[in-house]
Amino acid sequence: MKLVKLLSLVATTSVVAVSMHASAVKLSDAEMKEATQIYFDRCAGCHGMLRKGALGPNLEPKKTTGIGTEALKTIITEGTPGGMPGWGKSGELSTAQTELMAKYIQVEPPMPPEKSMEDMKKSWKVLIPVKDRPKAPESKNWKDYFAVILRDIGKIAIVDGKTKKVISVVKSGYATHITRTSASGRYMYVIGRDGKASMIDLWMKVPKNVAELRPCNDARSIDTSKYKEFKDKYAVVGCYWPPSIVTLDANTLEPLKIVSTASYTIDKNVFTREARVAAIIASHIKPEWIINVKETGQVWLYDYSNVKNPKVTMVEAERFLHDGGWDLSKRYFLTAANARNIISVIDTKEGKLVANIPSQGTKPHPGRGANVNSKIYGPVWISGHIGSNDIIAIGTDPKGHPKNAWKVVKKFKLPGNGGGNLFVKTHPNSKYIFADRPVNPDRKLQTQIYVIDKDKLEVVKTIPIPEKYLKSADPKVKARGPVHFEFNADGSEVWTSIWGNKLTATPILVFDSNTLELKNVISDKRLITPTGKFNVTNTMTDTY
Ligand code: DHE
Repeated sequence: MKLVKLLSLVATTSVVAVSMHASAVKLSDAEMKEATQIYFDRCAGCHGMLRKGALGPNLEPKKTTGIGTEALKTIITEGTPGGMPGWGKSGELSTAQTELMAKYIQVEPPMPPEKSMEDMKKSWKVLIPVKDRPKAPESKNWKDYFAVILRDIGKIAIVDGKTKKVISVVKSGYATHITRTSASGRYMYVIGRDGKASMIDLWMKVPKNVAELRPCNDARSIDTSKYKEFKDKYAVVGCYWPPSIVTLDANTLEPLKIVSTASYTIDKNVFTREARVAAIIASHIKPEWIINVKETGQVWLYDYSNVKNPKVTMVEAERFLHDGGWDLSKRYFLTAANARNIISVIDTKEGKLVANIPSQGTKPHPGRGANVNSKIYGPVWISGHIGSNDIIAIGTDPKGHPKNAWKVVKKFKLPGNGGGNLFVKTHPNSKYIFADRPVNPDRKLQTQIYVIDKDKLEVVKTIPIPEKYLKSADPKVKARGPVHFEFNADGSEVWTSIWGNKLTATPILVFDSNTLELKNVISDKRLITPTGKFNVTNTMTDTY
């Protein structure tokens, strides 16, 4: 069956199907165990642990049994133009596994386990006590270090931004997602998809993990307290499951407070247990974390000044909140409710929603976005889209440029069809914004870097990645191409990872951020599936 026809079937299948197929699918315990792990690793993020849908559609049995195993298997194998990877085509799932998953999503999802403070504390380890850590930095370049996520092997590489040397590789959680720094930049905090938090001391000659804790079973975000006397005091983990916010001691990762985010959806006032914590950002002007709750559509302004009795303002924004970042002034938080093609704007000074802006594309996915002080429009914030090739600029200066504020002032397209952009990034000292496209199905489009001129706000150049950097030990499972950008501390270089597979190390390419010349290729056999990269200076100052 043609994929397009299939997708319309997926979109329209109703409850009627249940009686027809419900009893047809039976899985053994071993199959359930394997499928539950694969679903957690590859599917839960987009479709939800309870399969109610978010970035990806609802996959509850009342829907999937009407589509049937063969049709589901095709989608899992091929992927979709809307941004779902072709897990079979890319070689990440075997034919047998795609069949298993097509069956698994037709049976009721197992209820994932909860986690008490007592459970949490069993996973808490202080690997190097504070008193035994360096009293001063043991390297002069530490503020230009990069933490590089080695996604499929659950590790972090620490790369010296000056020497380009990998100076340490440390274990982290499974399928590590992001890293954030302490306010001082000394510690790099890491969160794995498996909910494991760890912290790396960058002052050590060879940076090492100094503490770890698994506050959740599934997570994507971590940050720290950045306001005045609270700097370097607390860390916070946002959990996908159990749906919760966990405040930790920033020096030891001791868990201090758990708050559930399970609540009511802002549109239909329906209770949802699945209320996953997506992006978290730390205020510089208040003792607050700004916390996205995906399924309810609330942005929580979480005052951590009294850890045991936190004050929370629940701002109604839009459902299925995902990633986002600061505007240039670091007062406004712009965040994508990507399943509804909305960018919500939160005024963190006044503590309220300023606007829900239609993104004019399909599935906005900004990462933290990119900030430009445009000669034409004034301060703007840039986002791309997963489901279309639209890049947008939103005016963010209600005082100086009121007629541009909180609207799309410029929309332009990446060349070629389809979306697939995941991240944009810039730096005040670069003339350009850089965009990737790792989930576009067209290999040529997927393996290019898109260079956007800040003044013109349009793509002025594409940089194809030479095949020699896209190698793989298995020709069927090729490297996906460049993903995610990060600048060095002074903004003179832009780094991007070649997102490979577990079989072969792939490099990090370093370009001059203004001449666009390829300056370095950081190749190291330990760089397996490099994805996100976080420079200490740019991460601690929220420069993007
Ligand atoms: Fe991410 C950021 C969730 C898939 C790499 N990702 C985020 C954030 C969230 C999120 C909520 C914002 C965190 C913050 O700012 O506090 N990501 C999810 C998913 O639910 C999703 C769609 C599926 C999943 O199961 O995880 C998903 N993400 C991916 C990937 O497939 C990526 C490309 C590769 C990987 O590592 O898995 C990926 N996500 C990233 C990166 C960031 C990120 C590199 C941080 C961007 C930044 O510059 O801050």
